[in-house]
Amino acid sequence: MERIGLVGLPNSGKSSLFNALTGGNALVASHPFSTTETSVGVAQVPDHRLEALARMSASRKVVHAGVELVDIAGLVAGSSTGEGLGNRFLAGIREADAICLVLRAFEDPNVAGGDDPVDDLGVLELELVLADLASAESQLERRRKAAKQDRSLEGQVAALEKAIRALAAGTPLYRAALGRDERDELRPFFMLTNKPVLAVVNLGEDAAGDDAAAKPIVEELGGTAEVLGVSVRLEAEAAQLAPADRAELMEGLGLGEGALPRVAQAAYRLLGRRTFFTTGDKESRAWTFRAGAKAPECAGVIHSDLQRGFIRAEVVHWDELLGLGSWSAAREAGKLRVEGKEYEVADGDVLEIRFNV
Ligand SMILES: Nc1nc2c(ncn2[C@@H]2O[C@H](COP(=O)(O)OP(=O)(O)OP(=O)(O)O)[C@@H](O)[C@H]2O)c(=O)[nH]1
Ligand SMILES: [Mg+2]
Repeated sequence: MERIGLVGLPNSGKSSLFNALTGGNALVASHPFSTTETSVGVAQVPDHRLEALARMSASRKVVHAGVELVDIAGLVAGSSTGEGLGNRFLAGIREADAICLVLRAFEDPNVAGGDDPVDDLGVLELELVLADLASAESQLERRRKAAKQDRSLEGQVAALEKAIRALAAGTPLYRAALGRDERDELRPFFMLTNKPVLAVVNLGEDAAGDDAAAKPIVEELGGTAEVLGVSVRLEAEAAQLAPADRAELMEGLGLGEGALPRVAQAAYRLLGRRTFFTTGDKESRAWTFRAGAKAPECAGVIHSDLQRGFIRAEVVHWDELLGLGSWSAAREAGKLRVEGKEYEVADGDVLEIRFNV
């Protein structure tokens, strides 16, 4: 399963964010480097389409899609050469498929660390860039030699050289002007900054819901990464409450549903995930598939028997189904499409699989 790694300075609130999103209980403490081992958890991804389908079907159970998060040890200036927890954070990031930068903007005299998220970003990017530069340079000569034997590797060498130029100028690869092909060529090198990124600015309680507070980071990363402002401690505490109390607190603070659902949704999108639905009185459920997957593969996400014995799928897009009011109404209106093994499932499709094993 693909994962998003939480990357940030010590005391930026990574473990707090991890716990709030996954319901986990990673250690949260005001001393730096509280996290030494990575924890993995699954965050639910709220989806208004699923909720609407569940209401339509009067489903007794609703199951959201999930996205896997990894809480990684904090990173400090010099980590790329072994300071702090050194290689531990590097290994954690290498194993992640995408990165969520956690940047601290909250002020708290009891929690060591600064409150300027732009400073955090600078430190983080420098360490990631230095680690990538060292690994890229160490591989360049060998790749050049190999390309002399095998000309099909020339594109890889050219991409590596271009990456090195960007990194040497201090630019993380996610900010560099690289084409999709060049990014693909760099894949075998497992660069840290060649992964998709998202940024969470951890706002103080007094700045919760204030969009302007995350603006300096939007200015830095705009166009490259989605940036979300979240008052992590406040929302983490609210997440502990019963749903009704939580809603009342958040409404009282003018925060609506809060920013956590948006973080989970952004993480899900960042991994390029797609969703299809099943719906009925027993259960409405969101299922995750990869873009481009055909109907049998999607059936296999539900159960391997459904893939093995796949006959056909009945399909209707979620909004069309809602408009019609029920699965049987859609059938009567002739709106259920019958699709075979070659059908590429679309994000938002509602499926019913016919199978025989
Ligand atoms: N005031 C305030 N404190 C926060 C906020 N978010 C986290 N903290 C506090 O900051 C401290 C560090 O939080 P953690 O979640 O442990 O930070 P971390 O990034 O996981 O830190 P390391 O594991 O040491 O790298 C804890 O005392 C938290 O309660 C916030 O939004 N406001
Ligand atoms: Mg931690």
